[in-house]
Amino acid sequence: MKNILVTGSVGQIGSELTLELRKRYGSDHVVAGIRKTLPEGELKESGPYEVADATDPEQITAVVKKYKIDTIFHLAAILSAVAEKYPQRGWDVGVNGLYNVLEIAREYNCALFFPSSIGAFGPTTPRDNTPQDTIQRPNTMYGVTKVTGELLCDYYYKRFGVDTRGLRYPGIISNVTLPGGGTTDYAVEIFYDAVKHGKYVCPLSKGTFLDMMYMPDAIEAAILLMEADPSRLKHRNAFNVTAMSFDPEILASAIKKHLPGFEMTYDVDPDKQAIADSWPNSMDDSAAREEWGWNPRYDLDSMTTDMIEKIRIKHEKGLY
Ligand code: AKB
Repeated sequence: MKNILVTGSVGQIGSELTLELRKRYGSDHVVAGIRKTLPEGELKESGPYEVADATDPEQITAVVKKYKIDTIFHLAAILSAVAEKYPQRGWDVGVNGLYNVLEIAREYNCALFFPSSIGAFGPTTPRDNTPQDTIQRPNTMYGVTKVTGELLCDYYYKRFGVDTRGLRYPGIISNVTLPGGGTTDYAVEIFYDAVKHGKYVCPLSKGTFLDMMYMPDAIEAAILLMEADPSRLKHRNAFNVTAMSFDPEILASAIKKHLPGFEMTYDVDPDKQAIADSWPNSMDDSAAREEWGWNPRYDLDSMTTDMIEKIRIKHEKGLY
């Protein structure tokens, strides 16, 4: 990886991944791809940025040529709850956007990272310890786009030799950029409300187990996979990766260890609950561990300690 483009660089994962890539590969070598404007801040000040909307192949091609890009982290996406509300837009960004980027990767010989998700599974998938290779019949547009994306990436590798690699991310928890429109967003929002108000109204019901991961691990996973020795990769795309699995009660108990007065009530959002109910409780990520050394640093307790500490600082500074 010498010259890197990150599409969706202002999103939840993209904003932190871009900064980390700049630290490791040099600021001038990592281009932040944006859809329209980039707000003031570190992302704007620390390196190049360009308008690179995945649904506009000419924009992406221009950036790839200008910066001699050899690796694309394609993070532009619409998360599950929003894609369910606007399925046509979900398909356009999720599938047409990826197709454009794959074609450009083929033509300009770029490696490509594609984030799939636990959303690529569906109600007929085994729910516990979900295997790497198993039934994938998702019933959401987000899931349909993720399965399609996994297949397209496999196809471009086999048919054209494009170096495609990818992960099935669980819910990602971060103290920097808020997620937008996902089903697992509650696991981030809860920390902000717990610190500020001492209480939280949860949109998913008790007993809804989902895989999760702290952002530093999510970023490390993407970089580690892209740097992995290709001869060790049997799967290449769509590796299950997880770091923890919990339901809202377990998360609330972990938070109470730091904020004993914290209270959680429920007001279940039926749309989000239906999506969460179609996803696994916990995935088996042994293929990722074996093929490229995946090994997360954060578990529930260490993630919770760090989240509370960082969000307290944000709150004390009046940043939210
Ligand atoms: C979402 O909830 O849509 C995402 C995901 C699990 O892919 N966080």
